[in-house]
Amino acid sequence: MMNKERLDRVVEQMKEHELSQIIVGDDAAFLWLIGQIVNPMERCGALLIKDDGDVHAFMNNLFCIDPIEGVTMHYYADGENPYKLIADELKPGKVGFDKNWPSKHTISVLMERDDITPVLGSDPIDACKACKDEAEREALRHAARINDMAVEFGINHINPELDEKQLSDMIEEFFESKGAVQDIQLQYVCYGKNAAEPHHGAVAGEMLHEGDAVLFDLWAPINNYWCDMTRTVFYKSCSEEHRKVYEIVKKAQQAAIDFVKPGVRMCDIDAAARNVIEEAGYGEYFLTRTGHGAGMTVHEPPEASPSCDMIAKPGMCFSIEPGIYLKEDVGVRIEDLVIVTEDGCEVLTKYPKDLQIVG
Ligand SMILES: [Mn+2]
Repeated sequence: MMNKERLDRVVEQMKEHELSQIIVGDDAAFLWLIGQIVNPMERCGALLIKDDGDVHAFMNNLFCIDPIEGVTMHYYADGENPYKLIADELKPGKVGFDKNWPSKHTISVLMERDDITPVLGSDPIDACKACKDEAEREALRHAARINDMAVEFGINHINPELDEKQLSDMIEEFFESKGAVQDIQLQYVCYGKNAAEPHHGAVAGEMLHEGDAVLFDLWAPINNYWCDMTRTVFYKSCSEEHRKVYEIVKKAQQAAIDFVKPGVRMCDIDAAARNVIEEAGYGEYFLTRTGHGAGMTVHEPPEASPSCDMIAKPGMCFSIEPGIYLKEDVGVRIEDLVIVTEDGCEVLTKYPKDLQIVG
């Protein structure tokens, strides 16, 4: 069923972005708009939304999508040309194409018409999806509670006999036992100097040593909404410098959380964390943006980065995850998801952040 309230918001945003027709081809956007997963894989599946609220769906028979109330359905079979069906419904002029729609589909539609101009068309949906309604906030809170449990599970199972991959797999199993559903997933478990690579995953054969940082970056979709959090603890001991680094990251993360409220720019949230790390002399070791949006996808707008001038609004959900990465030595990252409230933000993940030495 088409979610009329969400569709109305999208149409309003289309007018604001001066887009009279957009093509939506993103799995998460389908789910958000029509409440079901289409997953066309390599085939063509799309919604066409017009600024008068008219919606068309283009679906292969194989997807088994029942007619959607309020939507004009166009079904095609393998061997038929779906792009002609789409092109026939377009008005001349600007067409907003989904940034996540494979280019083979976009180009095929363009080849059917020489009177249309392609532009990026994801902003209206991105802007609406960024602000979570109450049902979505509850789903994110639920996922975050499981995320807290997963971090606790991981920390409780730190054991020098387990390599990164083994501990990661145990956490993955734990997540799945709590309802996480995903195809290919890797929970990040990084020992020692591996934590200094912001995107180190979990590698078989990597063992734990005394004094190592143990970084857990754990994430999974639960009932279609993602959780994502990071905690860093130390095994058996923690050097003075590592302790110092930890405290700086913790302070930077809190500074950004304290800064979040409606009306502030996302880049200024990034700066709130970055300033703390720079003032402490570690600016060049903060290698990432401060955060990314999360919802039905784990990385989505808005991002808390120096280049994002989006304004925080109530209902937006994003991560706050500054870090310091000292190559060949240590990495510390602390990450929570927050939702912007009327006067600040709600921190979804609650696992404590005081420095912990385990084992
Ligand atoms: Mn994250």
